[in-house]
Amino acid sequence: MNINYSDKIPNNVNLANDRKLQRALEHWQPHFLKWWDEQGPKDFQSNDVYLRTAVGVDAKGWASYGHVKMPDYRWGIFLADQMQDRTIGFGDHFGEPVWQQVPGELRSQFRRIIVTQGDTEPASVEQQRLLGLTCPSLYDLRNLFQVNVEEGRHLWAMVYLLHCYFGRDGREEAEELLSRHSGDTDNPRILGTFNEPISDWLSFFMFTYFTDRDGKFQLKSLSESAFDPLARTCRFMLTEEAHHMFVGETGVGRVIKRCLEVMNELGSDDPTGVRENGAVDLVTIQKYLNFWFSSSLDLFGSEISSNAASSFASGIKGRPDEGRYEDHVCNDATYDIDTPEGTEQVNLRNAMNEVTREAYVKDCEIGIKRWNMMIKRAGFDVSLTLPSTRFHRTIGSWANVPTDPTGQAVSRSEFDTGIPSWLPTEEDRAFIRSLMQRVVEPGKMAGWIAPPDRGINNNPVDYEYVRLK
Ligand code: BYC
Ligand code: FE
Ligand code: FE
Repeated sequence: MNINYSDKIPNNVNLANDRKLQRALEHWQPHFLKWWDEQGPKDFQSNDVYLRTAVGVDAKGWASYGHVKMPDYRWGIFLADQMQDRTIGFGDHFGEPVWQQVPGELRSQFRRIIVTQGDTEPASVEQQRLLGLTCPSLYDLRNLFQVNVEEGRHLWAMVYLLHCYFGRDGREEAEELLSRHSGDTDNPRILGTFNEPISDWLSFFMFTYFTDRDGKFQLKSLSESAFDPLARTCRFMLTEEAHHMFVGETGVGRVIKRCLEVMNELGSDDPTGVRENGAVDLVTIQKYLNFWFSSSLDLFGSEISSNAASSFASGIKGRPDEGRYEDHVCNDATYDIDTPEGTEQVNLRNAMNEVTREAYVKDCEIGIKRWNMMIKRAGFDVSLTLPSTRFHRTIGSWANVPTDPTGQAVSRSEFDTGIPSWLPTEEDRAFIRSLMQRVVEPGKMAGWIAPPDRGINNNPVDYEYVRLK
């Protein structure tokens, strides 16, 4: 179904025919805009930004690009098309028709998961609020804002579900999504990573590479849901997610590229030399990578989880790409979990968080391989690596277990001594901060990052992606 842009809230769910829902959403809209104004990107709200907007929900739906002011962005409600005769793909209800309503007995579980998903979206916008002030180029500034408005839209996507299917409770939850804030001591965001500051662009690129990729895998799991409106909502969100991870992968890649240029000029990989020449050395890049990867691993929940088992059994949340598995019921299967006490064999249903995490780790490897290829081609015999999934965890079996990045157990004091060479130190952060100088002349790049290979939507790199006047 095509998207209706003549309504106050763009949508492809025939909102005009549901007056009650339309009123609820129109009541929430000014609260969202107030939140955007107070917690969204600082400055630039009256500048024209070259943004893409969905015009349809199929592959060609991204055709529309144009300069708009962010507060005028047409945030809307877009669901992927309904699949005829779709049946439940996993769990106890395998093979039954999917649900168009939430079954009463699953209401609170569904609500909790939709709220948790919804909470991450505005959280990320809050985390990234100040980055525009230190953008390395107009191209990057535009990408930041594109990510921000789409995370805003993802919030709309979850609020639609809350308003439409959860009555008064849902409306209250929708308000609370705007009142918790990232890093707030009294009222923080729900999941750990979304309370971590993102105060520099290296963190932003790591976040969009690693944390938005958690989004990809969680959305894939929810796209399998027996509750069809949730599945369709998440399927469409995935098309937006791809761009966020592109920003992360190419962003980190360009930081590495610039580092390699400097290393070549110096004829050495000496980190001090790289830094003195205004680029980010590979040692520091590795530390930032360690931090954001390990934090994002926590987002999958505990390795052994009765929540995960019950979500799978009842049809709430499947595995990413559930269709690729043979057994969709998983009643008798077991799974080996690596714990500090040794390998533990558990019921597969209880291991679903770990199954999803492992798929995620594999996906993370792809970019690392590409980056290492760049390093190798530049003639240097060093490489970046993903740390062990045991390293620096705060959730699950390995939470607070001291290991080094290879996953080798170490004593608490060895851990404390090792940390400055494994994770960004205050000094590393200060150095990265010192590089964060705003560059906004079209086509110009900050000295610590290489230009992108190409511009957006066939425009040149020096296109005026954000009009500053
Ligand atoms: N931090 O059995 P457990 C995205 C809680 S990213 C704090 O281990 P479960 C995006 C858990 O809530 C995708 N708390 O885990 C990316 C539970 O609390 P309660 C976000 C945590 O329930 C970038 C307790 O620990 N989407 O979209 O199986 C930019 C024990 O739970 C954490 C989703 O997460 C943590 N890291 O799974 C913008 C999907 N981990 O209930 C956006 C929805 C666990 O005992 N969420 N806990 O108070 C879920 O499916 C599940 O809630 C989780 C946890 C996978 C997160
Ligand atoms: Fe999102
Ligand atoms: Fe995202």
